[in-house]
Amino acid sequence: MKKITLLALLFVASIGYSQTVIWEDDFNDEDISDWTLYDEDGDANEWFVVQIEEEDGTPVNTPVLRSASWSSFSGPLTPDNYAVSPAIDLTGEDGTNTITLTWNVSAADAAYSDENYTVYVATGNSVSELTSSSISFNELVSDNGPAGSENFYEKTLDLTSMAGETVYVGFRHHDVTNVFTIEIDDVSVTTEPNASNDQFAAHNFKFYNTTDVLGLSANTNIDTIEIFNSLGQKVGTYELDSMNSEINISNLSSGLFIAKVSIGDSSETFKFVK
Ligand SMILES: [Ca+2]
Ligand SMILES: [Ca+2]
Ligand SMILES: [Ca+2]
Repeated sequence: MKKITLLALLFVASIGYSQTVIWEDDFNDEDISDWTLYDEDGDANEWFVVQIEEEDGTPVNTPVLRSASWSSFSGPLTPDNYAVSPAIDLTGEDGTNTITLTWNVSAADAAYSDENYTVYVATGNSVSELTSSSISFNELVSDNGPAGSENFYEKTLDLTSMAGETVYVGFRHHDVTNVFTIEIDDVSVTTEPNASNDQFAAHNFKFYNTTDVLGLSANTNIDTIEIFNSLGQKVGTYELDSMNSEINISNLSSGLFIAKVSIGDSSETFKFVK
């Protein structure tokens, strides 16, 4: 028994709920040749990458994506500028994970931050496909609070409905004139288990196994566990109704097994090797 306890400490495992990054761009390579730019207002000013600097040349943060509604060369601009990401592959997603688009936004001059922008997520990268997308988000940068080149706001958009598709994220700077600049940074698309899995995570379920025992614990009663072999054949069903259980698996041949554990209305699967 002492030996099993030691093994339990060595092999105890919990199911991971970490975020997975599908795609990201922090613009720090200062290369947006993989993005598609559209200058719909036709003034030859587009989104570009800039390293913001203090007056003495000290860099402020990291390179960012910028579009201007005022420039020291031209004065007031009336942008309708698009920056569209490369293809983002969500074809491996089936909707069981939550998919989230995250970006940081600011306006370099805190006194001039009424910059209007829209984010579109579409299955094509043309202007018409972007603007007809069912997923979009619009705001003034100033809606978030004080701006400034050191004061970015993190924004998110739920893309779970795009599971199974290849998508493009478009940032449009438009319907604004004579303000200053808008900056975007740290664009990412991530996935994580959805809310029902989070609900399962709250049970703090853990397992371990030796060649003879599969040990299970949670902070609430574990209802049932089903064990399947690597061919998908069910090799055991156990009604537990207990927070801590040790199942005798000495009769199972060695190999990989998949177990489905149910707690209340939620369930999760995990793998173990004996
Ligand atoms: Ca950056
Ligand atoms: Ca890049
Ligand atoms: Ca333009």
